[in-house]
Amino acid sequence: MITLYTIPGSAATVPRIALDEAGADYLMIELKRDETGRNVEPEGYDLLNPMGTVPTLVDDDLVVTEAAACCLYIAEKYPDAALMPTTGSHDWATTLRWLTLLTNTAQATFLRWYYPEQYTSDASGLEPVQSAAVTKLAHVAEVLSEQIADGPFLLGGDFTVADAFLAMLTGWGEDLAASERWSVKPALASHYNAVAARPAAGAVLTAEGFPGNFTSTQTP
Ligand SMILES: N[C@@H](CCC(=O)N[C@@H](CS)C(=O)NCC(=O)O)C(=O)O
Repeated sequence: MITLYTIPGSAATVPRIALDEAGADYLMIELKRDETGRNVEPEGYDLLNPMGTVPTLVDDDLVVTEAAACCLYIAEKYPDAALMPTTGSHDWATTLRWLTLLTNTAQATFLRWYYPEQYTSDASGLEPVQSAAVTKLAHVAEVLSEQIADGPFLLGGDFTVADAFLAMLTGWGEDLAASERWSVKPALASHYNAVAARPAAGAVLTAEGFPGNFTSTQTP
């Protein structure tokens, strides 16, 4: 059986959505950190995931880290859930394109904003790291917004793990200053709402502490 190591509201939200969308039977273990951010429970977690981050997915003797990789593994293991388009198709390549942008650019930029101290050794330089991250996040939000077009999902009518990823990031965006939130973009708010309207994905978003949905009163 799969075990998913998580922290509420973290990047583990995405593989959790994928598992629940697939109807998978799995065990979830919450990682505990001390006040310095050191992983303390379960003991030995850093041997499982040498980066010390969440998520980590364990399936028998297989260990998968990195949220996007966990999602792709789940999609492959539970093909009936159709969480990825057919391998090799144009839609598959396009989904990989957006999933990769979401993980290696958008998510990484959010992490610079959340943990600026990890990106400079200059204690007085935290604010510039964060403000550069905000500028980059606005650019990525614009690109993703345009991609959604008619929606409701990134590829149109079919939900994929990339949509779970995007919804999580839109949820993280609520931590930014009001004018910078991703949910002020109508396309991203509608996209989030479409993901949140799915029974499995919506239940996970709520359980992880994300908003139920965004109203349409926001301005672009
Ligand atoms: N690229 C990694 C990033 C994971 C990550 O940074 N997770 C955060 C929580 S959202 C974390 O565990 N941070 C603690 C740390 O960096 O020590 C992934 O997608 O799994």
